[in-house]
Parts: sequence; structure tokens; C-alpha cells
Amino acid sequence: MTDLATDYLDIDSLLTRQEIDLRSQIRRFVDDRIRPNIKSWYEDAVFPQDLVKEMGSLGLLGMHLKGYGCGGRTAVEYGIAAMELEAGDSGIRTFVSVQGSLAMSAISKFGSDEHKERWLPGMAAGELIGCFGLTEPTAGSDPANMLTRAEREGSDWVLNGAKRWIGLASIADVAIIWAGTEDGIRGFVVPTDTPGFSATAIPEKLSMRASIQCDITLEDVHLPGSAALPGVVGLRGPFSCLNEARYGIMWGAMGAARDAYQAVLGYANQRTQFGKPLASFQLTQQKLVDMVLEIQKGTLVALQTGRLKDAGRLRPEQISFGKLNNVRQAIEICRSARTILGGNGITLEHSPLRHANNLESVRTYEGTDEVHTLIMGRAITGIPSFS
Ligand code: TGC
Repeated sequence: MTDLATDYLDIDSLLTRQEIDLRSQIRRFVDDRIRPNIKSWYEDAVFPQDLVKEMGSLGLLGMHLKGYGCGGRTAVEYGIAAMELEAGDSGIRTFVSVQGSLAMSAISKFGSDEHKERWLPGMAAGELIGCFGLTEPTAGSDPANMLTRAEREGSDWVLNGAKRWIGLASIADVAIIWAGTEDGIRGFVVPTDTPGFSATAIPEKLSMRASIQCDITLEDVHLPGSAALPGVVGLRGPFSCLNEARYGIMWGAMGAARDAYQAVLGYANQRTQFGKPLASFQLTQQKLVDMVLEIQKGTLVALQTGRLKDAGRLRPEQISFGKLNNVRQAIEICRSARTILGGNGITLEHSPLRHANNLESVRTYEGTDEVHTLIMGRAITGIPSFS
């Protein structure tokens, strides 16, 4: 019999044995390696780089890509892993997304054989780190207006410009940089030791502290002609990679929400006020029930989206549904969980406020709430509202 407190609708019965086994494996990794350390990583603003190879050996990097040492897992398995990792911390799941869904997926989808052979096996193993440079200081939601340019110099390319909020760039070995060319926006595979490339971590973040986001500067970065990704010209390239990351986020956000809910369920049963456990108060029960409703609904949304993806029937507009809904609900759940903890909830001793703070970044990157609302609005009305 399913435990109603943990899986009210018996969603586990919709998962295969292989999916449940994978979940147990990643959950153990999170329990052993992330939970005991996350408080100090968060407080000290440290990304645990020594976990990268471990995540590689667990098959978490590029896990849903095929060939070149990648995991070849299904979309649902990738989603389940994202959910477990983000129950630990959004910063760790973000690393896996940036590496696998953005940087590796750009090379896998649009790179030459040479790009794939050079970078993918090392990235899958966690020996090499990648980043994905799309956003700019003045082009966030509107990447079509990026200012970074790639000009031809004979058969070579020269890149100039700036990127902002780029995850992992200061520790990356390779950057996928999207830049305007006379033919349209193209992606470039840039080894980060190329002269003219520099990346600086953005300090004083109140969110995603166990992760690194950077400014990138590109000053006369000379690259060979072969550095351009041959498989795509135009924004369809980066957007196709964003689809992969946005898909993982809808699962991950439910992991953070579940962790916040579970943290306060135990607390509400133990903590006594006015002579009885918090869990016996009607207002607390309502908060807990609202959390269960939204976690179960959001998990079903993610699972159905994953099944559509594995069936090859998922449309980008459908990803917006889960990204928008699940992150929005997860923030509400984490904030509500914090209220059950009272004043104790504002320290790192408890996870909900840390998750809520992280989710402010998650709701903003890979398409804000507003962008996904308007993608859905366009899908159901047929009328674009962006311009
Ligand atoms: P539009 O100019 O009309 O379309 C451009 C081309 O792209 C195609 N397309 C897509 N293709 C695949 N998947 C999608 N989701 C796609 N969306 C659009 C489109 O078909 C067209 O192709 P073609 O061949 O006809 O040229 O653009 P739009 O009107 O569709 O889009 C407008 C809008 C606002 C939805 C879009 O600009 C958007 O999604 N903006 C949000 C951008 C965003 O999410 N930025 C965050 C990036 S995160 C980051 O850079 C940091 S990485 C994370 C980290 O490092 O931590």
C-alpha cells in the first residue's frame, strides 16, 4: 500500500523498475554526498567541484544523450535524476543541466564529429566542464538582440562581446558561445584557454549560492573556421538546447518542493505549541495538504511531459507548461514550509528557505514566468505578443 504522506496518488505505480532503481541510486548519492555538506557550501558560496567526476561516474552528465560515452537514458530517467538532485540543492542540479542539457546537448545536436569526439567523452566522465553562453548583459529574455559578434577573418572567426549569468564559466574547459554572424546567430565551441576569453564569477548572490554564475568577456577571440557548430544557424539552435534544460527544471523544482514538504512534515509532528503538535492545527494541516496537492500534480505534469518526450511527441510549448507551473508552485510550497518552521526556518538548519531562494533563480533562468506565460498564450491564441 502506498504511503499517502509520501506518494498520495501512488505515482510510483506509473514508474518502471529501472526508473525506481535509478531514483534510489541518485537519492543515496544526495543523502551521502550533498545533504551532509550543503549548509556549509551554501553559506560559504562554494560549488563542490570535487563531486563532478563522481556525478560523471554515476552517468549523470549528458545522461539522456547517445554515444560518445553519454548515458543513453530516457527523458523520464533524466527527469527523475534532476528531481533527486534538486531535492539536495538547485545549484547541484543546475550544474548537471548546464553540462548535459546545454553544453553537451549543443555539441551532440549540432557539432561536427570532431567536436563530439574532442569534448563529449570527457564531459560525460566529468573530466571536462562546459558552459553555455547565450544571455548577455542587455539581452536576457530577448536573445535575438544579442550584441556578441563573430566576424570572418580569412577562414577563421574572431569573436567580440560579453555574456552574463553563465553557469560554471569560470571553471569551464569549454564554452558554447552564441554570436551574431552575417548569416544569423551561430554557436561556437570555444576552449576557455583561448586568448581573449575571460570569465569572472558574479559575487554577492542571495540565491544559488552553491553554484557559480559568471560574466564572460570575449575580446578578439580568434578561432579556427572549424569552431562553428555546423549543424544550425539561427535561434533554433540555442532554443533547442534550452528545451532540454527547461524540461529537466520542471522535475527538479518538484524535488526541491518535496524536500521542503518532507522537512516540515516531521517538524510539524514533533514541535509542540499551545500544548499540542503543530500538525494538529487545522491551519498547519491545510498548508501540508496544499503542498501535497501541488507536489503530486506537478510530478504528474513532469512525468506526462517526459513520456511525451520519450515518445518523440513533445512540443516546446508543452515544456513551458511544466517549467512555468512547477517552479511557481515549488516556490510557494517552500515559502509555506518556512512558515511552519517559524523563526527556525530562516537558518540553514532547515532546507525550505534555501530552496525558495534558489528557486528565484530557477524561475528566472531558461525563460522567466512571463516568457513561458506568453509562449503558452501564443500557443492557445495563435497571437504572438512579444513584438
Ligand atoms: P523567434 O525569433 O520567433 O524564433 C526564433 C527561431 O527559434 C525557433 N524557436 C525554437 N526552436 C526550438 N525550441 C524552441 N523552444 C523554440 N522557440 C523558438 C523558432 O521556430 C525560430 O526558428 P526559425 O527557424 O523559424 O528561425 O523567437 P520566438 O518569438 O519564438 O521567441 C520569443 C521568446 C521570447 C519566446 C524567446 O526569445 C525566448 O524563449 N526567450 C527566453 C530566452 C531564455 O530562456 N533565456 C535564458 C537563457 S539561460 C542562459 O543563457 C544562461 S544558461 C544557464 C546557465 O548557464 O546557468
